Formats: sequence, C-alpha cells, structure tokens
Amino acid sequence: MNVQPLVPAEMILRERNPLNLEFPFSTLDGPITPDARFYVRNHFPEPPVREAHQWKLKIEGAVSRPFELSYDALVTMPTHTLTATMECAGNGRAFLAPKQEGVQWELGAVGTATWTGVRLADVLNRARIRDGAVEVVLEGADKGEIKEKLSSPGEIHFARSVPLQKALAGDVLLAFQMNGEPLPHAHGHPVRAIVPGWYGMASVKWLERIVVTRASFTGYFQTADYSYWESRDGLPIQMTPITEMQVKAEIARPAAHEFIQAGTIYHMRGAAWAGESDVAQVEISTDSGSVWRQARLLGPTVRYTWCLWEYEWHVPERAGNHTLMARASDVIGCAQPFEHAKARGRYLITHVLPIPVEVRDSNH
Ligand SMILES: Nc1nc2c(c(=O)[nH]1)N[C@H]1C(S)=C(S)[C@@H](COP(=O)(O)O)O[C@H]1N2
Ligand SMILES: [Mo]
Repeated sequence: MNVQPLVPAEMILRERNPLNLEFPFSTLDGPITPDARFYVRNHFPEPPVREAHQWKLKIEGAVSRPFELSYDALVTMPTHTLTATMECAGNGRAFLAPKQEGVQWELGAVGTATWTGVRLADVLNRARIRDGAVEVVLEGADKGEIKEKLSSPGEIHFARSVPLQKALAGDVLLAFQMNGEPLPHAHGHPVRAIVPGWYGMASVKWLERIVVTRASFTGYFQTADYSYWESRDGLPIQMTPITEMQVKAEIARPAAHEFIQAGTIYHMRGAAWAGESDVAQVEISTDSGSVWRQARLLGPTVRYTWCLWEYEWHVPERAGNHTLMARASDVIGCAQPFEHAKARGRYLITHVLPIPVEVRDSNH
C-alpha cells in the first residue's frame, strides 16, 4: 500500500504525485534549513519505507572485490559531517519566459543542511577499483516509467554518475543523518549520496546500488534530463550533464510585490552560494540595476555552504514602484548573468531576478 505523504503546512505544494515541495524562501531565518522545511524533489513515487537494518548497498562493476554493505556495517565506518547547500538545477524555472516544462519552482528549491555519513571514497576503496574505471553510478530504489515521445525504456530507477576523481576526492558522502537526525524518508532514508557543490540531481536518495564503470554513464537523468547544450573542446555543440552549482544570490526579504513603508530603513535579506567555489560578494541594486552597492555577508564563507547577507535599504520618502536586484560573484570571477542563456534550457537558472516592490507612504 502506498501511504499518502503529508504536506507540512509551511511548504508550497508543487506536485502531489510524485511529491514535490518547495521551501517558501521568504521565510529564510537562518543558515540551516530544518528538515521539515527542506524542499523535496522526486521524479517517481517515493519507494516503500525501509527499516535501516534491512537496507543493503551493492557495490559492483569495475571493482575486483564487489560486495554488499549493510547499514550496521556502514555506520561502524569512520563518519564525517559537512554542511552543504543543495539546489535543484531547475530552481527558479517559474521565472523563465517563455514558460519551460517541468516543476514550476520559484525561489525555494534550495536548502542547506548538515549531513553526516561515510565517505564514498572509503566504500570504493574497500571494493578495490580496477584499472580503466572512470565513473561511479549511483542508483536509487525509486523507479517508474518515463513518458518519452520517441521511445520508452520501461521502468527505470533514478540514477546519476560522478566522475571517479570526484568520488575519490573525499567530500562525497553516503549520508545517513540530516541535521543530526536519521534521514527523513522524503530525503532518502536510510542512506543517500551527498555530492557537495553540485546541483541536487547528483545527490541520489534511497541509495541501493553503486556501479563503477569504464565508460561515461548515459542514463536518462544524465543525458536526456539534467543536461544542457554546451560547446566545448572545439566540438560541435552537445548535450552535457549538469554538474556544479553556479554562483547565485536570492532575495528572501522583501518578497515580490511586497508593500514597503516610505522613509524607513528596510533590512533586505537573502542567501548566496557558489557551488565548488566561494562567494566573493553580493551586490544590491534598488533602482532596476543602475547603481550597485555591496551587501554585508553575515559570517565567513564556508565551502559548499550558502552565505546569508543583509542590506539596509533607505526606502525613498515618496510612494512609487521599485525594482530590487541582488547579484553575486565568486572568488574566481564568475558573476550572475543578466539574462538566461537559451542553451541552458530549463536548468541553471541563475540570471539576476528583478523583485518588484511598492513603496507606500504611511498615511496610505
Ligand atoms: N533516488 C532519487 N534521488 C534523487 C532524486 C530522485 O527523484 N530520486 N531527485 C534528485 C534531485 S533532482 C534533487 S534536486 C535532489 C533533491 O533532494 P531532496 O528531495 O532531499 O531535497 O535529490 C536528487 N536525488
Ligand atoms: Mo533537482
């Protein structure tokens, strides 16, 4: 029997089946997103709830010692904890014109949690990787049919790969805790991957099987979905899997179309993140993009983690409409574009977003 998942009151329901929930970004009130407010992105119905002690992970493919890892064995391995921001590559899709297919996320398909787990590298090393291995495919327990126009593969599992180099670098976790508690079912209980710095699709939930490969994985969510057009290495333009999160700032306060009192000081707030890089600065414009001033970063930048920011807006004395913008840049000189490049399609939505607000005088 399939139990209807509950929708927490504070979340925005984007899709019921499969369940897709958005964090109302205007409620951002701290660096850590509580589990109950962390966005949920599912492509298939959630798999049946599994007791942790019944869980097993298969590690196979180009390894000389394929093995099965039980939950009890996993949690006795050395554990690591890191805080990482995770954003869906389709976050912000609702702001694209013309409208693009897919879940119509506004600002809240993003969140930050502290993840505890075992290093993927430690598990892979136990299996002894063979020569010629290039990628590690992570497969989830959830499955379903893809309604494709040309042909359908039948039922498939959610699966994504990471390059072997990234898998062995040490920061990729097989996480069993989120914010100090066992993973909630919606977030991949009992074990999920966390690929910090990459868009969420790489962090496979309900992890069941790991396959080391000698060729690039070309599964559905690697090539048909979660990829974009890119021209590289002098080759004709080709579909390329989405990987690292691109630098981006979002405004939490004010929300679009908020009324703001004339002549006051308004504390604008938001967050900025930069994938595998670090945020260098966030600039704010309160006049549709003519003048830009620095926002204050609240605290030091921590790799893989968003940085909250604040900006004191001296609200004009007179009533009128204003357009607010935030623009982040990172330490390697990447800054948010002002327009969404067509080649990015329905993903990688990082262009500067105008937030229209209305200033009203007090006797309004
Ligand atoms: N097994 C599985 N893993 C998955 C997905 C999925 O549908 N199934 N969605 C991916 C996508 S696109 C994102 S953005 C993140 C979202 O993780 P969350 O639901 O915990 O926020 O999970 C990723 N891992
Ligand atoms: Mo996603």
